[in-house]
Amino acid sequence: MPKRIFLTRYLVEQQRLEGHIPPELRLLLEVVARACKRISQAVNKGALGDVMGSAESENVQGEMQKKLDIIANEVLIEANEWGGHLAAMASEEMEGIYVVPNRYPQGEYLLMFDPLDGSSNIDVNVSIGTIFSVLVKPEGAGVSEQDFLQPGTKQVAAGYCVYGPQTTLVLTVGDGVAVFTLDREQGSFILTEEDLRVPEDTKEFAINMSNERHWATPVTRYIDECLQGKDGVRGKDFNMRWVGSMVADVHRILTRGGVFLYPWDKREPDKAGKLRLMYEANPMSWLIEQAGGMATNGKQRIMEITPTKLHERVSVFMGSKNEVERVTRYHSEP
Ligand code: AHM
Ligand code: MG
Repeated sequence: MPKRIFLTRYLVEQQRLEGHIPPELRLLLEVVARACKRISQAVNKGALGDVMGSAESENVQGEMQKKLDIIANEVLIEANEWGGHLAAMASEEMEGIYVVPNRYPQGEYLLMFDPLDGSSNIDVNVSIGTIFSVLVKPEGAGVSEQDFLQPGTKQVAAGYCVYGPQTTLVLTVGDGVAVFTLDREQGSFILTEEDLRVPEDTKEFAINMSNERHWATPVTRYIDECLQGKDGVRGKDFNMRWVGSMVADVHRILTRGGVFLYPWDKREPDKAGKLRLMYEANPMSWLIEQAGGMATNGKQRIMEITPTKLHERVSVFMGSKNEVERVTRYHSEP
């Protein structure tokens, strides 16, 4: 029987053999994984637990919160606040940063997360997930929102957990992308794939087509050309897949290639896009890049954007390199 590599062992080896991560970061990632297991349990209960439906409240983005959005947020905070590895956390579901309370020791890391991505899919039993990103707090006393405003290139760990037919944790600490599947009987994440690669070419795209009339010209051009298939300039037929949970759409792309687009559109012209830079786009961009793919906002590499606020939004084009290169090029052509 092939030997089973547990998440703990993978992380210990990243720390010991590869020297990629300090012990505190290893422990922090283990706690995040443990929180994801608890969220996975809550998700699995569905209508049998008190986890479905709306929480009748709004988050800072003006979006209605689901009960599971709030549960997942609380699980992540409770699990991470006491370990001594973190200085503060930030979440899609909280307006400001959450500073680790004085009663616990403060560590040097900053953790950001979208506790439950794909909220609109919760009640219909479609894959959802948790996305997270870890930064190092800049030197200096105390911790403030300003400390979080670092470009994605500064991430020291990033990943997501997708709650689908399987619960899968996908992680990078800058040494490629590793995939762990939750063994429910054992309660452990087991390494099931290492060094994931995104094919450079693809025939699959993911976009919310219902927004077509609101897109900018380069996006319309790119998608029109895909839709023309064999008869058009692309000379091949494309397929479309859209789950509506970024975490599931990006997971498919990491697994078999494709391109994910959530562009700026005219519905909210003052916002750079729908998705959030710091806890959605940045961690996903790093994973995609680590797997040999590419991620831009149409003009520049997402990970090089210096954020100006915690909940900053961004246009997103990510996945198979040649497709992202193409749609990015269209943004600079007249
Ligand atoms: P959420 O974090 O509130 O769930 O919102 C993000 C989600 C993404 O997972 C998904 O790609 C997108 O919103 C879908 O939005 P829409 O259905 O409005 O196009
Ligand atoms: Mg989200």
